[in-house]
Amino acid sequence: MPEESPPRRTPQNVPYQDLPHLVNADGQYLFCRYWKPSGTPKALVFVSHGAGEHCGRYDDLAQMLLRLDLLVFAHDHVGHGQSEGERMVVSDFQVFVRDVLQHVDLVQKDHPRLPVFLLGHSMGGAIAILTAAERPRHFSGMVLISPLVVASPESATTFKILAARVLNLVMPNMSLGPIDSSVISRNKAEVELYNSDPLICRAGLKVCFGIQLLNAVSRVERALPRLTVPFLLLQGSADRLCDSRGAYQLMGSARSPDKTLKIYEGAYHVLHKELPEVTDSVFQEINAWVSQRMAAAGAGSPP
Ligand code: ZYH
Repeated sequence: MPEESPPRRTPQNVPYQDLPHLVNADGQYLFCRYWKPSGTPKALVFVSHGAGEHCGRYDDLAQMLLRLDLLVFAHDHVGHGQSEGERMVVSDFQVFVRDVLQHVDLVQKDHPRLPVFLLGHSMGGAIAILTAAERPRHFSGMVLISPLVVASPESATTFKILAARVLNLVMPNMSLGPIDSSVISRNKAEVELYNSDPLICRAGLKVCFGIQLLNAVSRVERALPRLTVPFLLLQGSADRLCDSRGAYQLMGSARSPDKTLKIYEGAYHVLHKELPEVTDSVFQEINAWVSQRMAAAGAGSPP
């Protein structure tokens, strides 16, 4: 009799058989989450989390979308949260995009006629943009919260980029230093929660991952003129990680006829976990925008 292989376990040592998961094209196990409405869903939305974090941090946003009768689904990207893969390492940024498309296809098999939306934050926003660009007309809309579109001039000077490319050849695992979470949100309670979340990887960005983020930035830049999906773009004016000039570039270069930008004056990067006046508005804007686009896409009405 062939010997049985031991069950695959999450980095936190939980067997995947006890958790919702999928196996990606490289054979890696990805932890999945589903927020399902009690009745028939009117639309689908995939939530794409950012670098270092995990999809459990989108529970509040997912609950809000669930109340609109959307089926919300997500996974932890490779190298993140409860998914397999070396922490914050990816062989190629396209792996993230490919895995999202696999998950979308999987959920759409059960709901073939429902409109599909994407929601992404920071690096997750770059993943959403590249996913939408790969499938023109497939997605009914996309919500972007401070997406990674340009390399902020502060963190990516020409010299630093060149140094990173050289370092990547000799020391790809060298750390570029952790990000300071206090410049990410003005909400102290949210910074505390971030600092104590055991599923978050707070180690510094590795050189090889920084290179993948730079590759993503240049791929996004090239994809923008092909982008036609309707989108809502939310951006803080004082974001020091994903500069607001990225938002203006997105507005200027995307071909989407239906595009909306809302700037939050003085707000930092994580708008969905910012001061209550910002975060409340972010939730309201997303709620109203998705409701309208769902109605436009004929969500929930008989075919
Ligand atoms: O996706 C990102 C992220 C992380 C690091 C990055 N570095 C770049 O872009 C990044 C994006 C640049 C660097 C220069 C070259 C081009 C790429 N995320 C998700 C965000 C950062 N995190 C921040 C911490 N979080 C969760 C979300 C937080 N912090 C405080 C309170 C609540 N959440």
